[in-house]
Amino acid sequence: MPRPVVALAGGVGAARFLEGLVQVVPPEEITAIVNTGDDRDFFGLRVCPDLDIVTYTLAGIVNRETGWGFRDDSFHCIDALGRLRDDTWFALGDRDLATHIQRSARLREGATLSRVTAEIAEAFGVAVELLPMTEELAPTRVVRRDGSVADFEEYLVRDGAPADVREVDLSAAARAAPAPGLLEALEAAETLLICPSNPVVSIGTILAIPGVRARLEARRSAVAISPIIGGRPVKGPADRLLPSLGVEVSALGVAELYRTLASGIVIDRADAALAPEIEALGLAVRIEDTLMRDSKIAANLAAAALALAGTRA
Ligand code: FO1
Repeated sequence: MPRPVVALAGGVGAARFLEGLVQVVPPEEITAIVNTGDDRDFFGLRVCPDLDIVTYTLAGIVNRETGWGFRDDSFHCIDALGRLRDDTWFALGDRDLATHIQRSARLREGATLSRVTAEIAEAFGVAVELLPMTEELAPTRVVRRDGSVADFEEYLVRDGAPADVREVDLSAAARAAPAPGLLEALEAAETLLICPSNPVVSIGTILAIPGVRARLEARRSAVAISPIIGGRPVKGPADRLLPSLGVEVSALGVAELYRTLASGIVIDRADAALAPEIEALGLAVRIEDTLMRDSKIAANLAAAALALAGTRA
């Protein structure tokens, strides 16, 4: 059964927003369509960072300092592995590894990523439906000015997210089939939300999946929350990736990217002066505290987004 509230989601920003959303909408009424462009195999294990970040956050066990991984995890396994090989730059914690082992085992048994994701969410007590954008591996690649190409996690973590990005290559997502039920979920949703995630490598990836952008543009009713505050991303490399699309790093730049699919956008108080220009693009604007320092602020933000959508009391 399609759920009434559908949110497009990336990693940490989306997870914090969803933590707020479940306080104002029953989790059983929410589907989060999650970016899997960051997914990658490490040592034969399938790691899905954004699915894990959202799962762990909603389960209340995420490391709140980093926003990813388990709280109080240890790193004995990856440290030991570092003695055997020299590509252990991705910090997979000992408890976190259990998730990747289980996911990989189930995929090898023939289960789909959607199925495994649902099983893991259930095991963690997460009632929000988490839908990977596709069942296929559809890696986002970052092309640097020197012509070198890296997977997203290689660019972000291994190479430290340098600013010399020439292009973000979403062609794998553009070739991937949407996960079963995804397009139907977008069509049936009463409320469509775009979480405060990176517009290029989180939301842009989901929009690149065939049929997704068209479904959202046909309705043009989504409400977005700007992930940019005062000209800077709250977290992550959006300031180094938006310029590659010729987009200004500001709430106005985000609004321009979403203008054909959104009817409204929530921006931070720090960006209030941009409201008239955003409204001139045809978007309704709501000004709120968008830095989600705690779950109460996140709940207020979610309530504001729903009010702007105007679809729920
Ligand atoms: N981010 C880092 O900056 N360094 C890491 O070593 C790292 C490990 C990691 C392990 C599991 C996981 O689910 C996420 C992890 N992340 C790490 C976060 C992740 O790479 C990014 O925040 C997301 O891909 C962006 O949405």
